[in-house]
Amino acid sequence: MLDLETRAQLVATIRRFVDDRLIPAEAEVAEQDAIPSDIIQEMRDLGLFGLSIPEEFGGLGLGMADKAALIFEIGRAAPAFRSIFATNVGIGSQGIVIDGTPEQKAAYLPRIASGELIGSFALTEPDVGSDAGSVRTSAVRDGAFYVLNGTKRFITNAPLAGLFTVMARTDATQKGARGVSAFAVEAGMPGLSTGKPEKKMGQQGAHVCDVIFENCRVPASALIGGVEGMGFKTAMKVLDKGRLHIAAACVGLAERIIDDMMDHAVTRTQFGKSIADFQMLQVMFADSRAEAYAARAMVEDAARRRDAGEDVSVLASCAKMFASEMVGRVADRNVQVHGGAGYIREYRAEQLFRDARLFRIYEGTTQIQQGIIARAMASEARERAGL
Ligand code: COS
Repeated sequence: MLDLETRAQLVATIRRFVDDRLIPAEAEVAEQDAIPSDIIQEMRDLGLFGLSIPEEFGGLGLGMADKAALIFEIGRAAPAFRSIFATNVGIGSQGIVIDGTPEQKAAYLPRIASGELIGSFALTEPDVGSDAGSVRTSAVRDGAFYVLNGTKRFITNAPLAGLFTVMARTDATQKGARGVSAFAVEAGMPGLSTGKPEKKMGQQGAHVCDVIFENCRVPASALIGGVEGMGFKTAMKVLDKGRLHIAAACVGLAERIIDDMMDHAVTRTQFGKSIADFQMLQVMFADSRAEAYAARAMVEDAARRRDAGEDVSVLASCAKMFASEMVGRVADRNVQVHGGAGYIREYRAEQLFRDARLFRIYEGTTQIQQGIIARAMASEARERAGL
């Protein structure tokens, strides 16, 4: 864990980077649908690609609370900027960090930490979204290899990825989660191809596409952890961490949007006075502030508990659900406070409104988080009742 002074310095460095480099480049990134290479290099130099990779592999090895403190800051910029390194920090590396063999860690983590290799997480399929246990992509053992067949869909950073964490079914007789294994598959393997980047509602500059496996032979050593049937659990552990990360990003974006909203409100005059003084708008300001504060407190609490070794799977779902819904409300109010200007591209309100929409969907929809939370509540209640 970082000492408080080092954490404060890192937070201040990232805040400067966001204010000086990222926010001013937002319009260009949205327009070009690409993040300039000099900005990506500065992110590498800041160590952003390796925030959560252990120090022995060249990362910063941050715990969840430290990482959340930095993601609150990065989250203030348009989400596409975070997306470029977020898979390396989160879902594209943590399968190997949590469950990888020593050889897999040594082979990939140093290059993931430096940002030389982009890691990507391939779980979703055309017919497998929320029901992640019914993965259809198959991995059939053939001597010293597995042969992969199937299609993965909407895979973040796939066009750039050098390494995929792929969930595939190794046991066709097991229809559910137990038949799924995780593989570390390098891009460029014969039989692995990527589709055309999708046109999206928002987050221009971040790219998603299909990943297609056609008789793709990967060495048996690519099986994460070297044990079959553990892939779904690996994916769930990765998502527990990922959901807190997303919640932190939502808090950062909400705080930024609130600043934008207030900057506009205090400078805009109607009916002879600042619109910041109209009571109906004050309700929106105050609700936004209180809700963002609540989400920040949830993320900080869950992150601290995770660092202390608690199982925070349910808390991560609570934080992800609340924070992603919260930023949606805040982004919507910001459009409203901006009035007509809120609907015009030149002002950032409409872009951030579109960008924020994804948070309620990826890494588990709000409804999936609600299911996880409610299921745990019922199981606790049954235990109390001795049922
Ligand atoms: N950590 C470790 N293990 C976990 C776990 C977690 N957070 N959650 C579940 N497991 C284990 C269970 O304990 C169970 O183990 P056993 O078979 O040994 O009993 C196994 O995994 C299967 O769990 P479960 O029965 O809960 O699986 P379900 O098929 O019911 O799926 C949900 C549960 C819906 C929660 C899961 O499929 C999910 O998270 N879906 C959303 C997927 C998602 O986020 N997709 C976004 C794409 S990735 S960007």
